[in-house]
Amino acid sequence: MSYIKDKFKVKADELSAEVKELIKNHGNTKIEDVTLAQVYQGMRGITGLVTETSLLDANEGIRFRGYSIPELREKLPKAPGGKEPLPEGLFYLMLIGELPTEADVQTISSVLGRRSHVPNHVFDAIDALPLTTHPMTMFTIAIMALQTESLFAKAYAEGINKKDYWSYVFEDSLNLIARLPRVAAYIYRRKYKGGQHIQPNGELDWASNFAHMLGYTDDAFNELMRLYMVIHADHEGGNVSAHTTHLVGSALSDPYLSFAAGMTGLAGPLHGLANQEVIKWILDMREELGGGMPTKDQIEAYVRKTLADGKVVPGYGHAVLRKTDPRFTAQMEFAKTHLPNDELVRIVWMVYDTVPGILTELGKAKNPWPNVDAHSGALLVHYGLVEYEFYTVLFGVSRALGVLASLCWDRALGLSIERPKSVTTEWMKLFVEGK
Ligand code: FAM
Repeated sequence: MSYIKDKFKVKADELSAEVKELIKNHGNTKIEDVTLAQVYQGMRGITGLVTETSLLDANEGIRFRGYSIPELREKLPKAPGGKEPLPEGLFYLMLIGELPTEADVQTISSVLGRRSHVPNHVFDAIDALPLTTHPMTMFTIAIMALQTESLFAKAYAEGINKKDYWSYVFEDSLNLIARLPRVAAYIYRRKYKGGQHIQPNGELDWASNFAHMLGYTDDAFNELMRLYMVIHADHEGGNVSAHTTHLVGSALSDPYLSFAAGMTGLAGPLHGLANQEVIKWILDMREELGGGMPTKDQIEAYVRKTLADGKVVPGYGHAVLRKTDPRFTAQMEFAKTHLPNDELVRIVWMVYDTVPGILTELGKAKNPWPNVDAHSGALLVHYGLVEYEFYTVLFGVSRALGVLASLCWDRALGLSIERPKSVTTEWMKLFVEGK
């Protein structure tokens, strides 16, 4: 791993020099105007962050270091006999900015396997919570309990030079990514499988080991887990979980504190929790319609009822995207290959044929198309992972790859504490009156 860390440092020094030049020669260049509405409405479209790991185009979707999801599925190394990209390879790409070799991916896989030890007090913290506790709450508390292991926090307390911050954040990030599947699987097995825990298998890649510890050994499920961990890993820097991790990290909170903060955001129904909301909405619809396959008209009526009740249609819309999310498309392709006749999958596809037209007709949602969450639950249910309250924990394990790679870059570039200006409505009123 040290050669990868060295490579990262070389890249970071190069980019750091470029950033210094950019600020020196163009620091006063205006990027864009900001309107009053944007300040009140979630800073939509305001360019206020730099995130190296990925970039989101409204019409094209996400690119990770310039590579689209189809290109990642083609170019990233795969497991022996596998067709889906290994998430370890995506982590390398986001961190280094170059496609990894098979050897690079194997190095990361084995390092993550070796660093996956979780201290018992973390399991004790999870066990102290009522079984009714939401899995995302358990997950976030477990990450906070892991904070005792932060090398950055220890080093900072002993006094380190700011030019070395990145090195400890790098180690913490790798250790945390290595530990998350173990923690997540422990939560799953405690809450849903009577506490019958499954020990990690160091022979497996990161995603397959996660599937193994959850209790799923189907080869196709391993492939789904690899794809799932790749497509949920990053979505540029402005989404709630990425931005929160970045923001908290900017105060030099260590990666454990920063990522835990990001996960409290991912637990929001309008963000990561949507993946559980989608499958719940589909199952409720199917139950209300008497079970079995609904007709297109029945789905349309149910969608309209959802909207008339003042609720959102989960899995549809996006703050930036203005087309079908390529992460949805990748899941649809997986389903067409592995489970084309699955009833829930076919309902997802019928919903896809229905919702955009209705949202377009109503004219409120700027993006009527499906996002990543519209498909994910149906795939997981097919392989037996039916406990949809757990789905956002899967999302969180994956998102760690992107937001922690970004955190390494934040500290390597020496980015300062984030502190935008806020004003009052009184100030706004005076401003618009020209006073
Ligand atoms: N169903 C019903 N109404 C919707 C909608 C949907 N799927 N998407 C947007 N709208 C509404 C939105 O609530 C807003 O209404 P109000 O003016 O009454 O507040 C209006 O359309 C304009 O919203 P927008 O500008 O098009 O979207 P936003 O940028 O404000 O919000 C989302 C983006 C994702 C929060 C929104 O599309 C939504 O709530 N979708 C459903 C929840 C969901 O699927 N979230 C997961 C997003 C995913 F990318 C992720 O983060 N995992």
